[in-house]
Amino acid sequence: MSKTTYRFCAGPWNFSEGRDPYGPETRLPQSFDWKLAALKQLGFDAMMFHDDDAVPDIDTKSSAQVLKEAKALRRKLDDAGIVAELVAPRLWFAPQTVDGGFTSNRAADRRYALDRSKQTLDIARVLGTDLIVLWLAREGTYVRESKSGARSTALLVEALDALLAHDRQARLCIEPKPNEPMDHAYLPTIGHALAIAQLTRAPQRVGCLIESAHSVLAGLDPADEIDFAMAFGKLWSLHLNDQNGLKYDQDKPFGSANLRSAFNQVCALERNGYGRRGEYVAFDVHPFRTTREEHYLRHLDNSRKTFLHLVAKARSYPKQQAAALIADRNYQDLDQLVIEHLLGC
Ligand code: XUL
Ligand code: MN
Repeated sequence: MSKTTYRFCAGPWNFSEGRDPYGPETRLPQSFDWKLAALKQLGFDAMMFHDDDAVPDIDTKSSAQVLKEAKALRRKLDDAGIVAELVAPRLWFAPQTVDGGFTSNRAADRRYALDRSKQTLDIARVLGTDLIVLWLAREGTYVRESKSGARSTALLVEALDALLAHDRQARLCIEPKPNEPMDHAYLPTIGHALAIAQLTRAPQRVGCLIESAHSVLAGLDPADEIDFAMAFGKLWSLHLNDQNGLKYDQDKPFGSANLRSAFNQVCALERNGYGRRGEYVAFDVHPFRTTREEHYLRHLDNSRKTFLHLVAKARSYPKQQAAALIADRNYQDLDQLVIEHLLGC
């Protein structure tokens, strides 16, 4: 089988300015045009968007105005030779989403979340993509007794069904994350995402996006999550990054915390043929807070470099030697084989 040529993607939010809960920005913001040109210059192929990345201040604008601005963005992307990979409704920022979007206890707020998500589908269509990502940020609770899990599951299915009906071509990718900002989220893993897909009116149009850090936060191995999702043909997008254990969501450069796990993720992508049906490798990474403006792009460039180095490592992995050790159940030396391969010994 010929080798996959990977294509890369990042979002405008991946040029973050360094703000954290304990301190303000440490870098000046860059304009959207600067980010677009920077991604092009780095050799990236696509950009991913939140609805309000595509159309800023979206809640203050009429539907007609939103679509007009989406069309202008499409022209800008076409001119730059950058594709829109996907669009995601930002359902965690507005006052209406304080208690969640689709699972909020207030009907008016649930309606807001649904209307905003339907509008995201319309924006995606203008931008030329059928892919919507649902990171269900606040679909969960701080206080478990404040919502019923059973009712929330039903509300989530209802919302997915409404979106599937709104655009009969669109595909919905659920991006699970077990916590942050919530104490517990309702769809914490890929297993949950793929299971809820089965309850919808069009299970074949509901898939998933795996983010490495989110899998780690769920105590899972991202490579296993990739293998599992791809066994269903449901891994339609990917946020590679890294995460140093059970902490706040770190969005470190790919391979930064656990190189062996990054290697195993790349091996899983390779063995399942990720990218062969047009899927992109996106990096949901952020510069460290200490990073200076002149190094604004390093985390993206470095993540891609690491990814490509690991693709080379996956392809040069001594498979026959590994198979012989596996046949002999000599996992002790298999372990060392992997370590020495990664070390280049
Ligand atoms: C949050 C996260 C988001 C989604 C898109 O942890 O990863 O940026 O990827 O909404
Ligand atoms: Mn993400």
